[in-house]
Formats: sequence, structure tokens, C-alpha cells
Amino acid sequence: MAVSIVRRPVANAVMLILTFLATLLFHRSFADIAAGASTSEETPHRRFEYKYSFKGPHLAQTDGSIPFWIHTGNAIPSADQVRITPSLRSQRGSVWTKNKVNFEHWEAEVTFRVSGRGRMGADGLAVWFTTSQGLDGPVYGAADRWNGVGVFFDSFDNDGKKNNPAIIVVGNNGNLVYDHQNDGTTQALGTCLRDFRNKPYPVRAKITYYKQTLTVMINNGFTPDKEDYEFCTKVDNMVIPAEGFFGISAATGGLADDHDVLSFLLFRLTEPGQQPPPPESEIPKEEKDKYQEEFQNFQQELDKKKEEFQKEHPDVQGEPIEDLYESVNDREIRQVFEGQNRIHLEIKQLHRQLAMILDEQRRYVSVITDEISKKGTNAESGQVGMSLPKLFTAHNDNRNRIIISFISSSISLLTQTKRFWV
Ligand SMILES: [Ca+2]
Ligand SMILES: [Ca+2]
Repeated sequence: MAVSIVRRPVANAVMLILTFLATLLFHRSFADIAAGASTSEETPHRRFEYKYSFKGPHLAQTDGSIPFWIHTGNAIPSADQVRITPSLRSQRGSVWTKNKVNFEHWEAEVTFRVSGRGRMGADGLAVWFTTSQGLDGPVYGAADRWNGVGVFFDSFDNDGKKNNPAIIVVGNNGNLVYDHQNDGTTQALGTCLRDFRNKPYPVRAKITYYKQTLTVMINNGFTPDKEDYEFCTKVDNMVIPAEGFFGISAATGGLADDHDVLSFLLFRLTEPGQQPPPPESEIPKEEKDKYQEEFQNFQQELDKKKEEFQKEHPDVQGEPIEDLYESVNDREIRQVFEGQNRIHLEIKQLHRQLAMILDEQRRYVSVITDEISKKGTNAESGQVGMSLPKLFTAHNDNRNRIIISFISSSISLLTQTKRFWV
């Protein structure tokens, strides 16, 4: 089945709007009567599908494979992520579900990092739902002329329009050749500009296909809040193949980024009021035995490490072993954050001090100006100021003006500095 956008005639659109308004009015009055009616009626049922998902901390098995997934090209699975491409030139890699997914509605959550030392990176990362696994090819490391949909995280600005990094949705019925030179803009069904490279926290994409609408939500990786999603784009009336493989691919070019995927979680969505189908049948015995063995090995290894740890650190009791270690990425980010926090605190402190100095300087100026003006008035009225400080005698006037001018210019300088720090 091909991807297509259903175009409705204008008359239908008017009817739809009228129907929508009527429904809305009816719904409102109904809601008024049945106050407190649950909104959960509108929320689809969501079930996690482990056979089409992966995540750490034990993502890859000891033989380097990912349960229920295959990986190709330069992809390197490890315990807590899959490096789809390392940051080397001209790399391509991908991961694909072993089996086809045939859910009518679904939601995929992808957590990833695209990181590189360059101000610009390349080429990008793609999330796929296609009728066959695009194991290798020129479209972000996967095959061209795909049948299905691709959501592309395009880092490199091929057409030089300064509109990358960007996220675009491109559908294909198997005939389209991807327009790389224009960053796919001539074929995009939906797009949004988001800089997803080098973020302090992993970036998250939530791709939902529900009732023929594909929605892309993005968590831009600025906060640790996993649910901090923003709307990116939506494609209505989108028909995608009834069955397909999920995949993630990436490629580098002359410029290169690390493209790391920390997790891919798939959920089956079921319309409210409909019974979700029973979970899929048991996994084959062969695979089950393999996972069981893997699990036992892991358990033994863990017990051994716990024992060793407790022998070496008899004073640390009951602390989970995972919490005592951090990955290289975690450590780098923690160090950067600690450094930035210290700088931030220093700047705040400096800002406070500047504000105090400014305040004090302003008070001096106002006192001196007052005294001078008093002195001027006294001089005019012929009263020689016995009460004025010696500083303000006539021969000091010139010096006072110089002091005021000096303090005023300091104030102006300090104000500018303060603005700069803020
Ligand atoms: Ca591009
Ligand atoms: Ca571009």
C-alpha cells in the first residue's frame, strides 16, 4: 500500500466544519448535564510493545546483538545505547525491527543524541516505518525509494538556505527519489526547525500515528524533564502501509557527528471503547532459552561484582551498584554543568556587587551635588558656609567638579558592565 494524502473537496470541508461545530455544541451541552464526564474517553489505550523496542541499561547482549532487532553498517550497539554512526567521515548505519508491526495506531518514542565538535554537523538521523528494511542506502544511511514514511533529523544544510538542523516528514510510495540537494523540502509533508545537536540532555521525539494523523512532538533536550514535549508538525489524512518495519538510520559525510540512540519505545494505541488485542504469542522457544541463559549469566556476573564491591568497600552497604558508576557521557555532562553552575553563581555574585557599588556611587554624587548647590546658595546670600566641610570651599570647586565627572563616568561604565553581565 502506498502513502497518500487524501484531499477532500471544499464542500466537504464546509460540511466538516458545520458538523464539527454541531458536535461541539452538542458535546458541550451534554457535558454540562453530565458534569465531570471523564476526558479519558478520548485518550487511546496505550500498551508498551517490548518486541519492537530497545533501551538500556542492558540494551545489547554479550554477543553484541539487540534482542528483536538487527543492526547494519557502522552501527555499534552497547549496553546503554546504539551508536548508529560514530563521528567519522562517510559512515552509515541502521537498526531495524526483525518483525513487521501491524498495529493500526501506534506511538514511537525515540531518545537520542547527535553530537559533534563542529558548529555544523552531518548528515542526520532518520526514523522509519517502511514495508521493507532499508538496510543500506543514500538516505541518512537507509535505502531510497522506500514505501512508507520517514521522519528525518537533517543536520546539514545542503541547499544553503540556513534552515538546518530541521525535522521533516517525507512519505513515499516506493517511487520517489529523495531530494537530498534541497534537504527534502520539495517533498516534505510536515517540517519544523529544531536544533537537536549538542544538547545537555538527550533529545526525544514522540511520533504518533492515530486515526490517519501523524504527529511529531519534540523534547529539545534542554531540561531533564522527560515529558517536556513541544509540537513540531502534524500531517492529517495520511495513509501509511498497514504493516511495516520500524528502523533508525544515520549517516555522516565530509562533516561527522556521533548519532547515538539511547532508546526506541513502541506503544500500540487502541481507540477508546475498543478492546486491545491480546499480547502477541510467546516468543519462539529457541530465542526464549537464549534470553534466559543471557539473563542468568548477567545475574551471576552482577552477584559476583556486588560481592567484590562489598569486599573492597565494606563501609558502603546496600547502595545499588549501578548508581555508583557513571558513563563517560554522564561524567562529561556533569562536569560541564558543574562548571557552568559555578560560572553562573560567580556572575550573579558579581552582578550583586556591581549593583551595590553603583548604588553607593549614586549616593556620593547626590550628596556632593547637594552640598555644592547649598554652598552656591549660601555664597549668593553672602553666608560663608561655616558648617560645610573644608572640601567644599571655593578653591576646591574645580576639584569637586572633576570628582563628580569621574564618578559619573564610573557609573556609566559600571551600568554598561552590569548590562553586559545580565
Ligand atoms: Ca541535509
Ligand atoms: Ca536546508
